[in-house]
Amino acid sequence: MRIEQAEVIVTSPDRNFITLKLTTDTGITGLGDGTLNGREPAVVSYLKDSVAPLLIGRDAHQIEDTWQFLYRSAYWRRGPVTMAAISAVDVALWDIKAKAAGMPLYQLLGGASRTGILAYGHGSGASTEELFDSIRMHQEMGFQAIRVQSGVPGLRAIYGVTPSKTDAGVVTDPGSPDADQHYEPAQRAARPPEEDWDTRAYLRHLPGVFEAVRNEFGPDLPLLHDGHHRMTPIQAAKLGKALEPYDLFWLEDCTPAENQEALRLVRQHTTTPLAIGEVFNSVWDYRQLISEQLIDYVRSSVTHTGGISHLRKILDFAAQYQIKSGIHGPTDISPVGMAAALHLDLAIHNFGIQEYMPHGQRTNSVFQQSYSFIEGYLHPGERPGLGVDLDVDAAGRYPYETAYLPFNRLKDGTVHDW
Ligand code: KDG
Ligand code: MG
Repeated sequence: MRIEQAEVIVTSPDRNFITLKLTTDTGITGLGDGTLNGREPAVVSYLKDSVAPLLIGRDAHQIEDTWQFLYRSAYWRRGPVTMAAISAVDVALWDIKAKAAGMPLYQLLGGASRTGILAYGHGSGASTEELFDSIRMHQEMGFQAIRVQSGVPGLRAIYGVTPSKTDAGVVTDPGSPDADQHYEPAQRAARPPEEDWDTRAYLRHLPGVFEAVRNEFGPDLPLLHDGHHRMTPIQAAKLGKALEPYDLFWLEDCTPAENQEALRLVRQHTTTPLAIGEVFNSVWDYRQLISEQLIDYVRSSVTHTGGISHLRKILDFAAQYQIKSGIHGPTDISPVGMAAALHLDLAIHNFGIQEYMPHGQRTNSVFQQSYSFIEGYLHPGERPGLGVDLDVDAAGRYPYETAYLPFNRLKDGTVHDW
């Protein structure tokens, strides 16, 4: 079975998505997600100019060999653009192989290890009242685990927090039909939107927020929090310790973790579980974190970590140290990338939890999915392959739009860690 055609499809229904579609000489097609939030054109060029021509004529069944060829023959290894492009190829080839076998992809990964995939949703609010409303709304949607992000008094706009409905001048996601329910990480704008930040104010405020949430929602609900890389190691240690009474499922990205040994200091001071890795793209980024047991959950996505083949290797390495998966799943992972994550989640033994931000209606009209979300649990479905189809005509109705993630500055104007 040879690859005959490799097309890169760019579409922006509610946000930008990059999809690779491979067609074989048997007529079987496969889809892969290469979306890199805010840097999509770089992956499009890498795929179109440097990868697609090399795929034509290759045996579609040779997934591992194709992966190694794309990784090693380029000479330039790793990096988000390269690894997103390799991921798109890898996932498209797994889709093809599973369709050829007539099986849902998880069967080729070892079969189901569980009946459903526990997902967490994004609760957030500028005020405690709005946060409670958002948590209740997510519970009504079925979520049984909730990420909690809160506004901080004195700070105008904070990433990951849906702006207050009364806060004029802050754009949520102007195009989305679901704008009331979800914030969108990237914003359609000519330049990255600027937010403000003050770590001391955040550290003072957050423990009280978790105390209020625990008092309101009880001890059972798994609660998560994302620090978005903004703390120094000693600040992260302090926060982890302060949050211990509220029994977090995890504290995510507490420091910019490319400094892997920094996590030793955080670990010495707190038993709050740590999750890291959504900006990582290879097993090398985790070498010390996993072998020294400095984290509890691996946050990488299938889309940014070289696909199912490479993320599986990271998770198998993590399993030897009782470290579990927490695969990245915000809206900038397309339905194709989400389906790939779900097949992996279902098959691996060391599954932890799956992030799930449902896509908007326009996105769902472009990507028809077979995965389901029932009473807090996701399932990839039983269709052969990934179980996702792309309507190329619908995709064509939504051309690429420039969009950026926001960034933040301290009061004195210093650009701060993301
Ligand atoms: O593209 C970046 C966002 O998807 C990311 O910042 C969202 O932190 C995030 C998360 O945990 O989903
Ligand atoms: Mg995150």
